[in-house]
Amino acid sequence: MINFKEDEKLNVLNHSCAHVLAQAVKRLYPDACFWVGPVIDSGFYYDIDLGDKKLTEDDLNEISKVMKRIVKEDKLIKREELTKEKALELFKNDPYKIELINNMDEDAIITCYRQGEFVDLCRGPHVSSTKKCKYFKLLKVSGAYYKGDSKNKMLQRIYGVCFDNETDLENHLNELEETKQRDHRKLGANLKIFMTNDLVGKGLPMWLPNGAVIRRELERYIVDKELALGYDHVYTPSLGSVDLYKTSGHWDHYKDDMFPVMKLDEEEYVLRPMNCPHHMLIYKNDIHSYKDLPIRIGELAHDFRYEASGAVCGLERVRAMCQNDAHLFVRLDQVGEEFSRVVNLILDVYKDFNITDYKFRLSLRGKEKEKYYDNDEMWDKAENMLRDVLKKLNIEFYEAEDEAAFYGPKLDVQVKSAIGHDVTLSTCQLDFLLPEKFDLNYINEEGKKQRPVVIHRAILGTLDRFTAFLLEETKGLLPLWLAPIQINIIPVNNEYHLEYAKEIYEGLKNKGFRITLDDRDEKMNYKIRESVIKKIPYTLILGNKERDSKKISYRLHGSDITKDMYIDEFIDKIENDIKTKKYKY
Ligand code: TSB
Ligand code: ZN
Repeated sequence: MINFKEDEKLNVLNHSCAHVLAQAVKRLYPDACFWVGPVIDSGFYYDIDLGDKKLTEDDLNEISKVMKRIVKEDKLIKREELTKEKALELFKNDPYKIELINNMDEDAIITCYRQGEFVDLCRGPHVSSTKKCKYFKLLKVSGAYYKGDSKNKMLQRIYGVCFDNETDLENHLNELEETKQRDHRKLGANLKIFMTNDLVGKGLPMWLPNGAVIRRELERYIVDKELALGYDHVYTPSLGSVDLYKTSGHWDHYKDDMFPVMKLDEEEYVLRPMNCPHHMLIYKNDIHSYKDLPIRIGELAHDFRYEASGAVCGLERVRAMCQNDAHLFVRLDQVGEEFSRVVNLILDVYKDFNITDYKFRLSLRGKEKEKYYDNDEMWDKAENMLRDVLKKLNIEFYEAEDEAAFYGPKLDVQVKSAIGHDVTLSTCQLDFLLPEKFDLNYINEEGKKQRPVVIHRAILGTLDRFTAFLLEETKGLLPLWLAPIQINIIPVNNEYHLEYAKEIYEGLKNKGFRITLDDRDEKMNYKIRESVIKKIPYTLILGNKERDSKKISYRLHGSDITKDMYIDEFIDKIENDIKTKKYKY
C-alpha cells in the first residue's frame, strides 16, 4: 500500500487537493469554517465546521463536482507571506484559524496560499495550479470531535486521495475495494460466520453455525496438539473474587482494562481478564518435585476486557474472548529449553495454517513505570534472559518499549490485518512475579522449597482474533479441514439426477464430511454460482454421464474445469487433503 505521507510528491499533491476540497465546500456552504486538513498515511482529510449539517454520500458527490470545476478552472496556487497582525485581519471571520494564528510567535512570518477566491492558512508547499489535482476521489465522511475531545463540537471530516495520473488512481481504488472485500467483518457477515447486535452489546460477537464449525476444528486441533506435547488441560470459572486479582497484582496494574466489580452478598467478584491467577492456584493445589517440572496447564479460557468502544473490531478485538492459554511452570534451568519449545510450536502451527507474513516482537517495559510491577532487578533479569533465549534461537525480532505485560516481558507475534491494524496473534511471556505473589514452590534436589518461573503463552492467541486473521488471509476460502461446508452437490436436473445425487450425498455424509445437497428447483448455473459465493471448496455436479458410469464430477472453487472420478477415489483424495491440512486446492 502507498503511504501518502511518506511519498514526497504525493504528499504535496494530496495537501493541495485538501485545499481544493475546502474551496469547493466554501462555494457550496459559505458559512463553513475550517479546522485542519493534513495529509495522512492513506491520503488526506479536512475537518470542517458546518454547523449542524451532517454530510451524506450525495453531498460528497456534489462537493466532488465542484472540485472538478475548480480543477478545470486551472487556478494558480500562490504563496503569500503575512505578519501575525495581517493574518488575524484576513481570517477574522474564522475562529479556528484565529486560534491557530494566536498560537504562533509574535514575529512569526505566516504563510497562506491563495487560489482564486479561496485563501487558506498553510505552511505549504503546494502544486502550482488546481489543474494538477485532477485525479482525486473523495472516499468517505465521518464525524470528528474538535481536537479529538468528545466534550467538544463534532466537525465533519472528509477523507480523500489524489494521484497525478488516472491509472494510479484506478489501481489504488481497486486495491481499496479488494481490502474491503477481505475485511473479516464483511466476510464474516457474507459467509454467516458471526454476527453482532447492539442489544447484546459492543465487542460481543456471536458465532453462527458456520463459525462454530471453524472454531470447533481449531479447538480440537490445538488441544490435541498440546496434549501430545505434555500439556494438561483444565476448566476453570470465568470469574473470580476481587481478592484473587488483588493477590495477583491485576487489581493494581490492570483494573482499568477490566469490567467493574459485581457485588454478591458481602463478596465482590470480577469477570476475569486473564486466567493466570486460576492456573497459579491449580499449581499450588499439589506439592511438586523438581522432577515433575515443567508442568503445563492449558485451557480454552473465556476472558473479558474493557476495550474502548472505538477500538472493538469484529472478531479481531472483542470484549469477551476465548484464549488458547497455558501457563508453564518451570525451573530456572529449564526456561531456555521450554521457551524454545513454545517458539517451535508457534512455527509448527503457522506452517499448518500457511502463515508466512509475521514479525517477532520483543515487548519490553516502558518509561511509565507505574503500569508495571516495580522491581528493576526483576525486570532486568527477565528482559535479558528473554533476549538471550531469542538470540540463541536465532530468530529475527525487533524490540518495542511499553508493550510488556505488567508482570514481565513478552515475545509477541505481530501480524497486519486487512485494514492495516498491527495486532498480536501469538504470545509467549516470561514471569518471575506471579510465582512470588502466589508463593509457589517446588521441592528441589536438596529437599528444599524453591520458586518456579512461569511462562504464559497463547499460540492461537484467542480463537476470536485467530479466526478473524484466518478469514482475511484466505479471503474466506478456508482449507478443506476448516471449511464449514466442504462439499456441495448439484444435480444437473432434479427430475433425472436427484436420486443419484441423494445416494452420493448419503455416502459422503456417513463418512463424516460436511456436505450439502442443493435440490432446489433452480437453474444449475445459478446453483454453481451460489456455491462459489459461499466459498465451498468442492462442488459436485451430477448428470447423466456421472449416473450411468457411477462416477462423480467435481469443480474446485474458482475453477471452471470439471474433473471426473469414481467416488472411492474422490473420498481418498479429500480424506488425504483433510489429514494433511492441505492449504491450496
Ligand atoms: C497468554 N496472561 C497471558 C496469557 O497467559 C495473557 O493474557 N496475555 S495477553 O494479554 O497478551 O493475551 C493473550 C492473547 O489474546 C493476545 O496475544 C492476543 O492474541 C489475544 N487478545 C488480547 N486482547 C484481545 C481482544 N480484545 N480481542 C481478541 N483477542 C485478544
Ligand atoms: Zn497468563
